[in-house]
Amino acid sequence: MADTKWWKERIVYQIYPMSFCDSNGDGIGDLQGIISKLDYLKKLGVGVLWLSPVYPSPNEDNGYDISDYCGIHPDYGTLEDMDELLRQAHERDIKIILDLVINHTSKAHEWFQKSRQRIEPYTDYYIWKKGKKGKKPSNWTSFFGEDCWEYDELRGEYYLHLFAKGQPDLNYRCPSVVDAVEDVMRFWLDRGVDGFRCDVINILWKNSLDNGKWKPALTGSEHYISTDGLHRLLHRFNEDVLTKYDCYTVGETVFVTPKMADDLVNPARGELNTVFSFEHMETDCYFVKWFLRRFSPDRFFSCLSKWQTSLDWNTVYFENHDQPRSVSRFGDDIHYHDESAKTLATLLLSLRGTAFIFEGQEIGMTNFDFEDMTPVRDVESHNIWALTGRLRLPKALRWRMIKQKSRDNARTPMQWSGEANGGFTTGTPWLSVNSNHKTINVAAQEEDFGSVLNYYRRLIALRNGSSVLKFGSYKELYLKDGVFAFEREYEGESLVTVVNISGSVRITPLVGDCLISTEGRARLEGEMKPYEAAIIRR
Ligand code: ISL
Ligand code: CA
Repeated sequence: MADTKWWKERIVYQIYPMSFCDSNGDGIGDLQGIISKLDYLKKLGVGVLWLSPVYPSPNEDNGYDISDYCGIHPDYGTLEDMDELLRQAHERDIKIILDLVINHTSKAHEWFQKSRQRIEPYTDYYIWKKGKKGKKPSNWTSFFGEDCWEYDELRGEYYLHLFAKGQPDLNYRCPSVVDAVEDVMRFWLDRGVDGFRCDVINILWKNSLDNGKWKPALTGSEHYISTDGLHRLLHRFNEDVLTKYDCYTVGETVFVTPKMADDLVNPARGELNTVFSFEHMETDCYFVKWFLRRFSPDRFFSCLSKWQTSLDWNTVYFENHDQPRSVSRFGDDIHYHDESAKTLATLLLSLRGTAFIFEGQEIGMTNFDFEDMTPVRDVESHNIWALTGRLRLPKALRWRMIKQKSRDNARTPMQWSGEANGGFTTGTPWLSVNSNHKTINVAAQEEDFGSVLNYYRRLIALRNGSSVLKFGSYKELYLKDGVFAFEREYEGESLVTVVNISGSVRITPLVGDCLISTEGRARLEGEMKPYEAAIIRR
């Protein structure tokens, strides 16, 4: 029997609101811009939109530093615009999920401002600590390459921030924080939102604040990743709030192992529906993303295959607002741009699990074309640039790190047309548009049957109409030298996906008639092109 949960059937499309579509010429994407593209998204065939944060924020970390959980940033519009987006999306049978960022708030949040002044009930809303003889309370380091204690003059104590300085961590040992966060969830669910993407959800509960074992990055993390306290908290959110609605949750879970993931998504435990794992995104680095390592297709495939077999239901994604563009990273955006974009699409959309597409992926948007730090806006990139400068790394290496891994690679504005600023804005975009918008854009691809965009549309239609691709079991058939083949099977019907991302010609390990082929073949046999994929029936 098909498992009919809507979030297992639908494809999710992530919108980074700042960069999607600007309706009023101020250079910043907004809710009316999203509304104006709903027909485009419907035609693409996606069934859920995930919006990165749209709440009021000083934007130190582009909205992941929230100063009011129950409002809309004026740059994006108003609560009425959000209501209209929900109505218009639902009319088209598209669900909307919001980013729930509850590990930390912005410093500008009223809760933090009152906590600094020890005004009740906010005094213990954050993780405050006295220093040790004039030194920081512990040796922990942050996700953004700094230490993570900041002294607050007014309160006379340090506060913990696992991300930027402007993102103080909330204290979940304080019962009123739990209540306040549950109210935030209810606020949006009552307004009609269909679920949440839960930011760094597996680090909410800190077991202790003691010194951690020194690590090249994230010293201290053994004290807060997937703790028992976290499981209790998530179960409580689920019981108190989530089970009362037909909603979907996907947890962003850093450093998660298959075992940890299973503990978070196992339906019997009642915590989250799904999680994002990171292992396949770490196949081109050592330990942290900045220690560059040559991308190996086989390592990537093995990792995907491992997760496919270790969890009953995964999420699959190759891009988001924190990651470089997949066509530049796992494909070849110079010699085989369209071929590698389509091949990666075929892989993504035929694996088992809820699939996520990031805005622009469907036209094969590439990494940014910046030549130095001047146009870079991301707080993480600037921190790393400064840190590697202090470490006296050679400038060329520092720039190579940024160029390959900066989060701004994914954040350049959506390329709607070949016109000025890619049709994203009539004003000055908040982040420069890639100059390749002249050739890589929606309008041009719309006209061309063989484009990446039209390939995505056919592939999504195929998946939306196929129980095998949606629900079928997974079995690895072949994995070698950049070639990967696996079988999906459902109620006696079987489909096989074969992909070659080796960058060289390869003999296909399996032959059959194509349901879809990046090369437009009717039958797959003999040689495969350097970037080629097909879904076949044997
Ligand atoms: O991109 C990363 C740093 O290289 C990741 O480690 C990232 O920081 C981590 O996945 C958490 O990301 C989420 O929370 C951050 C925010 O900056 C990211 O944009 C968000 O996706 C803090 O809220
Ligand atoms: Ca705008």
